[in-house]
Amino acid sequence: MNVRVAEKVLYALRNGEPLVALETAVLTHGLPYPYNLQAAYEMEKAVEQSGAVACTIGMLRGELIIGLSGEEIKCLAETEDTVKISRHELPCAMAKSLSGGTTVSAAAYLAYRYGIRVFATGGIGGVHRDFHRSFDISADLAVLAKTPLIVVASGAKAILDLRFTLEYLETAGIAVLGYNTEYFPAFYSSRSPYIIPWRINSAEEAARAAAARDSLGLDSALLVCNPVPEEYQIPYEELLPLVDAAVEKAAGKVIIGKDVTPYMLKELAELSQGRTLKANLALLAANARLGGEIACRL
Ligand code: PSU
Ligand code: MN
Repeated sequence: MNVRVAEKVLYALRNGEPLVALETAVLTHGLPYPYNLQAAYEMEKAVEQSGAVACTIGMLRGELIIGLSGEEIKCLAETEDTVKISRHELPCAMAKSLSGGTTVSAAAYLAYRYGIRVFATGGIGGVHRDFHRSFDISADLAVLAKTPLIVVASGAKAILDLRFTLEYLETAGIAVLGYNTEYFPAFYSSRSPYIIPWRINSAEEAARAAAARDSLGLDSALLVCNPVPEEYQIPYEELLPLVDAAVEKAAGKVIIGKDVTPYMLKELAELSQGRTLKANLALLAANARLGGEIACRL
């Protein structure tokens, strides 16, 4: 089996150093080049500045790498024919020796499997707005329901139905924690109208909740929602019409399955004249930093 765990990750695991895992579908399918590369480097830097070790997970020519080097991240960001790999697709992508970015579902699963307890991303996948017609619900949710990590994200992606996504999270038993907020963040917007039941005010509190979860033998993720930094946010009322427009545009084309999310993110970047890109970069780095702060307190 072609899996490689990087030396720096093995060393950190052996010595009990704090680690934060990072995904790469945001690199290959969420952001255009060269912003994707910038985002990946900034995330790693933010983790390191908090005192933890960054572990970016992705696949190069069929080799699954737990802890990509800077060179390997660059290679993945620059490769054009990458695939977006969810957990259930890892075997086929490996068998075909493909290069690709791992989604939250794939990277979270791998992080846990290799001994990492904290994972940071931009926004998790969730229930799509038209799910009653498309049946489109991200595999991220099913995986987080049975993977006991701390996941730091700015809520779920704004293109989703946030209310349905929150309901799914509750049903699946994924606790939702607001970091210094009562409101479920809406990715590019620092708040949506939906209230989160649990507010925490420190990284310490997230670490304590994770310890309690583990001592109880509960096996689902804790989702720590960190709102996008205020100066980069696009207010929810401003964002909604843009999402509406992107949904409308997608409806006129045959875009289904795993292609929906990348298409919508691209449309939104255009419709917002790049504002969503700036927000995306800012929140990715902020989430990586908070992930590092939590990992240091576990
Ligand atoms: N957040 C982003 N950009 C992204 C994604 C999340 O800002 O590209 C990716 C994540 O990797 C997430 C995936 O796991 O989109 C979800 O895709 P889908 O809805 O097809 O499950
Ligand atoms: Mn989907």
